[in-house]
Amino acid sequence: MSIAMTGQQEKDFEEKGFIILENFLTEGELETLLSAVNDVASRIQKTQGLNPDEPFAIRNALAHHTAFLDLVDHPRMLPLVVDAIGWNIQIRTSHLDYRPPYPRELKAGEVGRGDGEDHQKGYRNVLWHPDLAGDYLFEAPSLDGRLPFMEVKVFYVLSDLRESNCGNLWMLPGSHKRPPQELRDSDREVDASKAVELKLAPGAAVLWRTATWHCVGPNLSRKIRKIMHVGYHYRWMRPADYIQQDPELVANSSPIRRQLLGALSTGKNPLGDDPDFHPSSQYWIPRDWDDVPLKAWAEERNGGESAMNPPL
Ligand SMILES: O=C(O)CCC(=O)C(=O)O
Repeated sequence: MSIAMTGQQEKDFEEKGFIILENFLTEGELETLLSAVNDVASRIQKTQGLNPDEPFAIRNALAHHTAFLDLVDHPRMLPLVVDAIGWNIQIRTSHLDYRPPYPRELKAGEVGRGDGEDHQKGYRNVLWHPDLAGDYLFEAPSLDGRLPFMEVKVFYVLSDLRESNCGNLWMLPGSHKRPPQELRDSDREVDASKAVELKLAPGAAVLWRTATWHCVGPNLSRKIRKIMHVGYHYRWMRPADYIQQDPELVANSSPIRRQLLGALSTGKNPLGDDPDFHPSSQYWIPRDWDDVPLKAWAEERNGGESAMNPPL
């Protein structure tokens, strides 16, 4: 039983690989996030010696501002995330992309090709790809060449991406069901008539399977592209942006937030009660469900259902 997803959203998530939530953020939330982006941008420009018209991206963005941290367990998004991927999750990555308009003379590369003058100058022509595909990553243990379902991201649109070529995210609906090798075989050419350039207003959000093939178009507008992605994967995988979050940040967080920050909510030894003789990672098989408080949270909201068999 779903906590928050409608039947249509479940269908879209399964078939297309993403759900669009227009007007997701309230005006107040959007204002707070934009002011956080401006603060962080000033700091990054100063510390990294960047001009205001230079693009940058930061990972583990949640550690850079409380407004970003608050997205991790956003009260209206968390139920959708749990419906999409379940409760046994933590953050893999959180990233902010700040991409000013291209200088007038800069020539945009073709969408999704990962090359061109813009790419060379650091404006990143993000090529068509599913996340984490590769012969040493999720694809390696796949039996049929397709990616297992291991991750979702939430894309938060903070600047105006309603027009074409504002640094829009592109998606190829249904491509999460296809082997990434097909994309390599086509030399990253996708069927243009099936690809979708997401044209979204500030405040929209997209919950998406990161196995869906996606790319980012050029920013030929006069506005700075400001967006965030927050990625959630299973607790038994390793996060990409951090090994452990700052202990002080974890200690000052609620139990659910601690789980999402990749910690054990009880603060007990992650190798269990007898770490010297019977070490047993609590990220794999937890002995104390208080370490995974999102389980009880989800059960409370979905009528106590927990479609869970014991580990074999
Ligand atoms: O929207 C972006 O800037 C990057 C999207 C992307 O390629 C990703 O999240 O893997």
